[in-house]
Amino acid sequence: MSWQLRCLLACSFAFFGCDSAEDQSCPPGTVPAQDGQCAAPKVGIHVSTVGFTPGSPKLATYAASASTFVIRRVDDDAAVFPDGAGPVGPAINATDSGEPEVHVVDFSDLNVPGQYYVDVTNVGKSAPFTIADDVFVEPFHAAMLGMYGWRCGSAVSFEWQGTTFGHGECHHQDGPAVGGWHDAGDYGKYTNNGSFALGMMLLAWDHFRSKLENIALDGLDQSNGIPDYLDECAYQLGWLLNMQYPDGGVSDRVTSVNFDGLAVMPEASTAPRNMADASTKATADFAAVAAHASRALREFDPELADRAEQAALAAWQFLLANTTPIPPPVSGFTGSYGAGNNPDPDTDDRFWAAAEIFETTGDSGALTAFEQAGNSFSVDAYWDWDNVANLGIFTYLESAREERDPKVVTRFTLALENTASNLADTAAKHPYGRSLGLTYNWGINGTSARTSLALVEASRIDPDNARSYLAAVSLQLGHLFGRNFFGRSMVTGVGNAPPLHPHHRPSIADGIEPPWPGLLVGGPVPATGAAPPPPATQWTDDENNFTSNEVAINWNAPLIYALAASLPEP
Ligand code: 9MR
Ligand code: 9MR
Repeated sequence: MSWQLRCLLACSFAFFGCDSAEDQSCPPGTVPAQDGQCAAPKVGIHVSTVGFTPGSPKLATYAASASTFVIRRVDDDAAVFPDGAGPVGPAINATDSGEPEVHVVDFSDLNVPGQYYVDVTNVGKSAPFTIADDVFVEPFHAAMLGMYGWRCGSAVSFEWQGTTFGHGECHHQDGPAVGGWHDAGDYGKYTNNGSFALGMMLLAWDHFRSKLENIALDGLDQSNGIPDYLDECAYQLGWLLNMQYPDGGVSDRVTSVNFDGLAVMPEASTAPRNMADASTKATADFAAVAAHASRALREFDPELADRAEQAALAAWQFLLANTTPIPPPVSGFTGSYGAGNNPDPDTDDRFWAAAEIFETTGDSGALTAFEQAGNSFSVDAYWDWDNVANLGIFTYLESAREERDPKVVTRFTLALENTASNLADTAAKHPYGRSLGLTYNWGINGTSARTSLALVEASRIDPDNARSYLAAVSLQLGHLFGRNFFGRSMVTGVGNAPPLHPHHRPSIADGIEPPWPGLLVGGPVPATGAAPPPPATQWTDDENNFTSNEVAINWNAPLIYALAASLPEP
């Protein structure tokens, strides 16, 4: 698509005047600005462009002088909230986006279902959004298609907004390690990150089963007795089971030596791929997630549940026999995830495994291992593939078993409440609703979504404060769907002005204009140097920008968790 058309689209979506189509070409994701420069398209009002469920906080942000606002109905432009001109919020200095004066408008009390936009006097009109109980149903389906589209091995095909996406059978060269999801914009499969993503999806099942179990997902077999949501999880589990060696150790990854070129479809990715030796990090993450999966699958597919449980126990035995860490490979494979000369410690992975093995089997040795290691871990606000301890803590806190040490339970309960209330306070104060405040890093959109897990877990353990914890979950979704510096949805195919050029090989290679839908891009990564620009501004919708515009399963999985939390009860 030409930049002119893109500009027209971005600008009309944003209800924003578009300058005439000058004959100037701009890099992807940017539009012609003053003085012949290219810049990100600017929006005036930053709001979730998907919308809100009734009862949730509803906030929008603008960077301009103080002004009054009204909420208008899309159908007839009638002002529906508040009674007169809405109050002016205090001026905030948004340090991470470098905006000296921003204001927040609050229309949380508007709970009548409908389609609306924000109109701020002298600033402009926002993109439209919806207030409805089921506002997150479509984004949830999109995010699940994201996972389905990542399937490796088998062919996939699905439709989204009138376009058919798909790829052929692929990666036969994986030999025994067939199946599972590709990791990200690349086609590697990494046991650590693959287990981590699945672990978050399984937690969503545990927490929101009533909302998930009757949802029919595109591309899945509705007649096999397994709820589609779990079926997608089982696809990834099937691959993980294939990664285990006979001695119980689990291969760290299966990848080519170098990343494929960008314009390569999965079925054209035919370079040899190697299955790495076992690492204790991979083995521990595998033990954890296989044990967890066996609990979730037990009533639907007892055979698979047994297989997963036996595999988890074999992995656990391997860990007990190998107390000295066996690191991920130093070279010969793609991807980070703790590989290389500075290996990521396996202690958090073993800790997660101990919790899941205990919960699945009641094994007292696993309980002791967890509780003895407990002092080294707390509930972290910021966590990712290299720090999976939270997953173990959440399982331990929700344990249906009796043998836990009450002192450890209390310590983690307090840590969880403390972390979740900090996240909630930070989100409420940040002008764009970020629970992580001023923290930015690779994959930050995924990390922001991931704060939802601690927030929801806290709402379950500490129901008295559930309202403020869950408000922060809603603020994270709002941030990712448009209440951010760019005023754009960060999920392909969803909301207003979403990314069009993710670093995602199938989107680049398939010759189809729109990118594959339901994929959360990484988000702003701080620049380095003497006077770096404000971190919130450091994202470009550019397919070459893998630091900020890639997509990945460990970012989509917590998005799915947050969306599942926000689905209506059937
Ligand atoms: O495409 C690769 C992406 O999936 C990875 O996340 C990223 C970091 O490991 O690396 C990308 O590959 C780039 C490589 O590292 C350096 N040369 C350019 C490659 C793609 O443009
Ligand atoms: O998500 C990973 C991020 O935390 C690391 O900082 C980064 C560089 O090491 O690598 C990211 O993981 C990439 C992985 O190495 C290969 N597949 C794509 C992942 C997402 O970019």
